[in-house]
Amino acid sequence: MSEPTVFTRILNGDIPGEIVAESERVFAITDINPQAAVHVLVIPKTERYRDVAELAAGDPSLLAEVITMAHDVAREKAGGEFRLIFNTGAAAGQTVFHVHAHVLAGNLEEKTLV
Ligand code: DGP
Repeated sequence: MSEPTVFTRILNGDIPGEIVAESERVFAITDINPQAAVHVLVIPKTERYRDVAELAAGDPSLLAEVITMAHDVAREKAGGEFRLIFNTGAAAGQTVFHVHAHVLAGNLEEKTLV
C-alpha cells in the first residue's frame, strides 16, 4: 500500500486541517495557501482517482457530487458564484495526485488561478 495522501491524512485527523463540509463520499477543506477570499478544496474521500479525467471516466456521479459540494460551499461562504479549477497533470500545476477541485470565490481577480 502507498502512503495516504495529504488530504486523506487531514480527513482522518492525522494532520491538522479545516474541514468545512462533509458528506458520505466527499469532503471540503480550506486551502493552506489561499488565492482568493474563499479558497476551498473539494475532494472525494476515495483516493482511487488521481485527477478529474480519471474521475469523470470512472465515477461521473461522484464528480457531480464534488461539483454540488463546491456550489454549496460557495453559497455558504460567498454569493453562490464560484470558479472551479482542476489542475490535471504535473505540467498543469497539479501537486497532489488525489483528485480535488479548487473552489475560488469572493474577491476574485479575473486572472486568479491556482
Ligand atoms: P494542486 O496544485 O492543484 O495539486 O493543489 C494542491 C493544493 O493543496 C494546493 O493549493 C495547496 C493544498 N495543500 C497542500 N498541502 C496541504 C495541507 O497540508 N493542508 C491544506 N489545507 N492544503 C494543502
